[in-house]
Amino acid sequence: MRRFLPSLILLGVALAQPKIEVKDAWVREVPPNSRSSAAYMVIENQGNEPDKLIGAKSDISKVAEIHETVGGKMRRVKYIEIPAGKKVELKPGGYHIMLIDLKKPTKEGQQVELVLQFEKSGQVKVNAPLKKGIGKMEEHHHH
Ligand SMILES: [Cu+2]
Repeated sequence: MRRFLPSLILLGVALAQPKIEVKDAWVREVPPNSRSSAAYMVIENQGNEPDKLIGAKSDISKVAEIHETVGGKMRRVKYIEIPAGKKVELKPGGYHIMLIDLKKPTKEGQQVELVLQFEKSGQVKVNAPLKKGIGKMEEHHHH
């Protein structure tokens, strides 16, 4: 089995495939009585094939849906296309992952475990810190 490995690796490099990197993920801290929150991040595809974000899960909510805000209104979308060699930003006022039916209160500084489901790349796990959101989105604090 072992001697087949190098050739398998070479084959993998030669094939067209997406390569997904998730950066700057965060989840919005919401008041204790809120039922939902949202997760944001930058999804980069460093590969040479497009991929699609088709689903998500979080450890703080019963449901996680892929949403898009258009004209101030949110709607659910089936997927977000991540083109080859491109970045797609999930941010307030645009794409986001809606965390519905929160199982516990959100507290700034805590980590949320997200599992992102991609069509070709499979599951990608991300730890996203809870942050006080919006209004001051441009202020990125690095801890
Ligand atoms: Cu939403």
